Amino acid sequence: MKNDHVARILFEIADLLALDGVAFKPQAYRRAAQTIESLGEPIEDLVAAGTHRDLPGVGDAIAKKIAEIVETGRLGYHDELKAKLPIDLHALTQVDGLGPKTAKLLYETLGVRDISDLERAAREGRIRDIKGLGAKTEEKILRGLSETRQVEGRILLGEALPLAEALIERLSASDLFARIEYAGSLRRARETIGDLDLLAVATRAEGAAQAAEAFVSQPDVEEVLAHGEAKASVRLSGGLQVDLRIVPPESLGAAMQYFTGSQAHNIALRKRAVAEGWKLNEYGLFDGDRVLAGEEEAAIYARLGLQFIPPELREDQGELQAAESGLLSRLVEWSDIRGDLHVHTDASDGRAGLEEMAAAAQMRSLSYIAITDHAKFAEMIGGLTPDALKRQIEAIEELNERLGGFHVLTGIEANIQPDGSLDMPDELLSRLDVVIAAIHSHLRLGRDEMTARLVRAVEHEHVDILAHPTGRKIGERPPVDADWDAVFEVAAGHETALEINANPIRLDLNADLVRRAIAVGAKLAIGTDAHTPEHFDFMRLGVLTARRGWATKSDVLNTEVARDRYGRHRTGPARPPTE
Ligand code: DGT
Ligand code: CA
Ligand code: CA
Repeated sequence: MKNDHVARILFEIADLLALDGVAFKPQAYRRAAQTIESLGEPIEDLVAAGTHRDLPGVGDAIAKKIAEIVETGRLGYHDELKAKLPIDLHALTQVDGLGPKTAKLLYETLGVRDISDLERAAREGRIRDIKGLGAKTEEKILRGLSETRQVEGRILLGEALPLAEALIERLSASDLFARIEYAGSLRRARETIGDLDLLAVATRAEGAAQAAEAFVSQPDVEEVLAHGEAKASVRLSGGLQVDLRIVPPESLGAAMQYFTGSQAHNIALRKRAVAEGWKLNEYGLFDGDRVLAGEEEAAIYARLGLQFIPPELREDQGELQAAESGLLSRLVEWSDIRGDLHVHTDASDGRAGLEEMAAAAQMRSLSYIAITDHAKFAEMIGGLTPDALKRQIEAIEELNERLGGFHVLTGIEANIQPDGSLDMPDELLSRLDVVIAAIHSHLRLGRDEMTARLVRAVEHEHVDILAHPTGRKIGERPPVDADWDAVFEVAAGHETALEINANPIRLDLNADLVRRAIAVGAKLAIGTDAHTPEHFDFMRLGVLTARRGWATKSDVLNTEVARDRYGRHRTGPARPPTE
């Protein structure tokens, strides 16, 4: 985690220099910070080998500073700059709507040094009176603060899931554990995770203490928060807290149920048990002393007269009523997904070529992808020119001839302009199999204007998918403001699918909006927005989000065979077309 620390200091230097009116230098620091932030290996290894000097954007002066941070944890130059402006610039500028200039102004006028100062000032209405800021800024800061607070101390689902799986795999390698499972918000697939809840069964009945001991002595445990006979809690070096409980096999199902939550779901479920004169807790479902269920989680739901409720639905949002009436449908599953309709290549801002992306998708058992690069129109930079797009279409046709049992659809990610029109001529759009439309700028239009803009885009005869509809980035950027139910209804009427963008920081639509889209009959398209081959793995996060939004297989466009622009089936070997 040193990389983050180094990057953070360099970013802060960039901001501090920019505030001082220094030219060029801020850009250099920012570039170096970005390089280190996205580095795949520990910066201290590079410094040790001296190779950090070869990193893009890192010149001699910055290289020396990086070494100083790695060796001492701080940087004299940074401290000097900070002495002039002693505020937590990094934390403050994480708040949406608050840039370095405003942060400086707030320090000079109100003495705001950190987030809690900022919160107090905004709450007390002191920001609106500052010249150059006003009530709108104050409101924006308050909104940004609640957004930031929501994810403070939590990590993204897309980060937690691989971490938990690696942890479980490592622990399972010892012969101390017969079973290890994750529960809690991770099992419910919430978009952010507070802490990890693990449940385990020890191999031997008397082996719990030894298993707990193995858990707390893992190499990446930074701090042991609690350590008992059958229970332990640690903080990993990345900051994530992990709780482990070791339970006897006969109550594993009950513990899974209890510790998966949510608390609201558990309370509603316990009420049902109590209504029968029974008792439900983490040890089992009991009628007096008689055990009705406990070893198997599913048996608890069955015994309570309910269909099995998938963890993703356990939020007390009507799932108990549905399960009681037998109305819970099978939710969409990862294995139902046949294709990915949102993929970039190095022709725009992706990192890999067409063939490499196709091969990576094929390796992941997909039978088709749509290439949807940005095009170079209007404001989009780094996109394809019309000529480059034509060449890409030809390259895709040629590739399809060679690919056995896999199909690449042609496509584009068009930009929705403020008035709702697309930045691309219809003539070009009509030649493509898949047209994705998305907003990338002017995110702060008023609600009515934004709604009209999105409605016009989903009405467009060539648009197949509205990508990352709300534009939110978890903990970074709030969703745009629109009348979503109105947008979804028009989308349903025009057979335009709404994307669940599977990128871990987006998950956009979120689960709540997914459910509302389905309610009005709109289709969903789960797209990874892959910019590298590895990004295809995000698909699973999109599927989990779809499930949290109660989506079934038939709600999701890319569970179907691929269709080209004439509606002809194009598919791989998974299930050939029957016509
Ligand atoms: P998180 O960690 O904030 O992302 O959310 P959860 O849902 O994982 O919450 P956590 O870790 O505090 O507890 C895990 C589950 O255990 C929770 O969803 C329900 C259950 N649980 C924990 N404490 C209580 C409690 O005091 N009462 C009840 N009914 N359930 C609890
Ligand atoms: Ca938890
Ligand atoms: Ca917990």
